[in-house]
Amino acid sequence: MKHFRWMTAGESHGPELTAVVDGIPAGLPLLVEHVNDHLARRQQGYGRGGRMKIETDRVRLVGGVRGGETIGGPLALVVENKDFSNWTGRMGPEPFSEVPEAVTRPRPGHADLAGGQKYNRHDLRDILERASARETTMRVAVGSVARRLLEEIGISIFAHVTRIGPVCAPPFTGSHEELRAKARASDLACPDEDAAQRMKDAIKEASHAGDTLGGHFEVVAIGLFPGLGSHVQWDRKLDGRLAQAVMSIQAIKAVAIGDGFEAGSLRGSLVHDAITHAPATNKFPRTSNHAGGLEGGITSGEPLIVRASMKPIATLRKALPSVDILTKEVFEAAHERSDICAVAAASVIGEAMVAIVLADAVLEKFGGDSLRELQRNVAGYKDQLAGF
Ligand code: EPS
Repeated sequence: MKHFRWMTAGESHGPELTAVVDGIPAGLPLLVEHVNDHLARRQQGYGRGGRMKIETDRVRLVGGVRGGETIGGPLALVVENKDFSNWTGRMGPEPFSEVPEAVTRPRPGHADLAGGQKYNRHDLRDILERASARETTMRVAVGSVARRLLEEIGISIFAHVTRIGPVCAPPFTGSHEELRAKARASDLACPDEDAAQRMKDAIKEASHAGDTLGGHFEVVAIGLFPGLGSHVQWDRKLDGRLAQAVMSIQAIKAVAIGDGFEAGSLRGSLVHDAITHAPATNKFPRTSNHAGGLEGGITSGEPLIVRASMKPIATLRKALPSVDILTKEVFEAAHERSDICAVAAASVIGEAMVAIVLADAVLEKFGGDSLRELQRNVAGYKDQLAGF
């Protein structure tokens, strides 16, 4: 049973994108700026294509918010697609006066072919419009609501890019505050300026070669306490819930918690985090955080570290061979505009998905029809931990 329930609707070049969010307690301060800030961050990033020059994503809150606060009912959020005005004869809901030219040439790496076969659509636009990462606009909008809720109980989330194609950023050694500020200031969300410059050069080179690049990002959540998620049942384990949420982001091919894949190549003494005790707070800090803040599917109170790998954008100027679904002719997929690299944008979407999963786990554990009730329940639990 989900406690933070949400869904999105809308096509990439349709009139609007929509989301409905259910389960938000009443009394949560929520302004359009809280959402628009993150929508704008998602649109930035070195290596984005022409579409981002057309769109300036701004949310309209059309349900569930009154006078700057949630009122307990479902939230309805809408973002306009400005590009729709260029697609009216081809994308509107009304019957077409003139049937638009069908997309019959599936692009390798996209949902085009498998989706067309599954839904029996011979104009592959019916598939690509919904599979498009344009949908992630609404994930970020919904994630902004989740973030607001988490902020009210002291939990915050940020992300940084650790790799673009062949270029890896060195491990960051400063504080979380520095990491967040430096990542925010970078148009690749990379805190290391030298690495960011080399990443840009790699993106430029890929672009000149008609190619694209992927990369890695890391989402960090701080201000957590032990006890979100549970060890008792497979679908209540927070690591599994996070992995599903982040893996569902378009183009993500791997998700790891903490040391992830590396943990499998080391001895146990190098992978597990020794437990200490701080008498003043009765907390049990760790000497390291290889586990990424989760043990047994439960938060440990250490920072949560979720890492993801994004494949290179599948729309290539230097296209791979494919087959026309009607004529069965082999061709090299025609290229339209596309992004060269969208890892920085994906890191903002990763933040949103992690925020949504954490907000769900918070509501599951603490309930509360009003923000005040939720905060009281959290404070009571923290008292219990202090006396543990
Ligand atoms: C996308 C293709 C491009 C991207 C788009 C995702 O759009 P278009 O086909 O309109 O040029 O810009 O991303 C967004 C629109 C966005 O908001 O991030 C795709 O095929 O997935």
